[in-house]
Amino acid sequence: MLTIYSDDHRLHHGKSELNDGELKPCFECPERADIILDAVTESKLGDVIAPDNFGLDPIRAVHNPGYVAFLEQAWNSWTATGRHGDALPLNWAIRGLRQIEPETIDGKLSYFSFDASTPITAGTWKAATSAANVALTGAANLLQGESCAFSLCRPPGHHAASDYFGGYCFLNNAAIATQYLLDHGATRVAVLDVDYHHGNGTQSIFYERSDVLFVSIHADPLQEYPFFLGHVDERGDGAGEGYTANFPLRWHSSAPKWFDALDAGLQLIADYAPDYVVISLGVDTYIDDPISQFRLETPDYLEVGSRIASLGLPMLFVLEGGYAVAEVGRNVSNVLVGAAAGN
Ligand code: OKP
Ligand code: ZN
Repeated sequence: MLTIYSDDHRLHHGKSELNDGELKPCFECPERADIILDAVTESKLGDVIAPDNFGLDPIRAVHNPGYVAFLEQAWNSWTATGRHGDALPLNWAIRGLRQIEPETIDGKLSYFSFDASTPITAGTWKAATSAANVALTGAANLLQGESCAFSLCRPPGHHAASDYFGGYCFLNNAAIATQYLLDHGATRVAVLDVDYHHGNGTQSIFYERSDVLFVSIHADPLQEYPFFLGHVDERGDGAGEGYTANFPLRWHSSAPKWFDALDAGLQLIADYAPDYVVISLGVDTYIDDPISQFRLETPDYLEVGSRIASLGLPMLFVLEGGYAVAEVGRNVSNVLVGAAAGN
């Protein structure tokens, strides 16, 4: 299995986020990617290569051009107002408020986001575009016949929608890779999101389309972030009706319950018969994850990989969450080892 990685991820390094009512160091930190790269190398999974640069067109194929321009400019606009710390929004246009793009950077941060856990730093744009290139390089290798690739993306992507950031995500790496596959010969692509949190961004990007089947297993939005998407009755709209499937599970759900949902999701994907499957790979389903409430254990991740591989389809794994830093490397590499063995 090919791994795609770039050191550019280090350029995104938020200082702190609000958690449990206190400012804490960001959970989504550069150490995560370093530790995952070490584990992948130790597992002898195969070559680790640098990404190619695909430019902004494949990013704009998924994201609103105004949003992309905002992200590119955000840090400069923020520092031009005399601030030095991370750029963060403070309020949002919820019920009864109007969606009119403000002129000032503070207003634009609010307009283009949905939470305050996602700081923009000096290197965020460079890191986010590099992560998109990491995902695109994985997709390009699949198109050339590679059966399995791992895009070690950081920052993650699945909470980012066409025109908003949040949940540590700016550009939706998995969606960008998926669109690239479709634009270069694929007819159907399935996205399987196994991160603990619902992939609201990916769901919304493909919600009205039948060329992408989006399947997500995640904590019940009645209990867990992102709270406002990921219910079981969200099944797609218009031409996309029936091409979104959500498996919300209650906090503290057991590993067997989680695997039952995985099997049901895999059956939907098998029935759909896609050309490729893109996996939004979060391992924050881990029992000791600091911000999550599922109960998978390290050996379970081998099984996650082998069950996904049993589809017998070309697979692109795209890194999302996983915040138990000491174990995140082994948990991710176990998925990949399990997939490579079953492949
Ligand atoms: C990103 B990904 C915890 C606050 C959580 C955002 C979580 C983003 C998760 N108290 N804030 O899906 O792993
Ligand atoms: Zn997550």
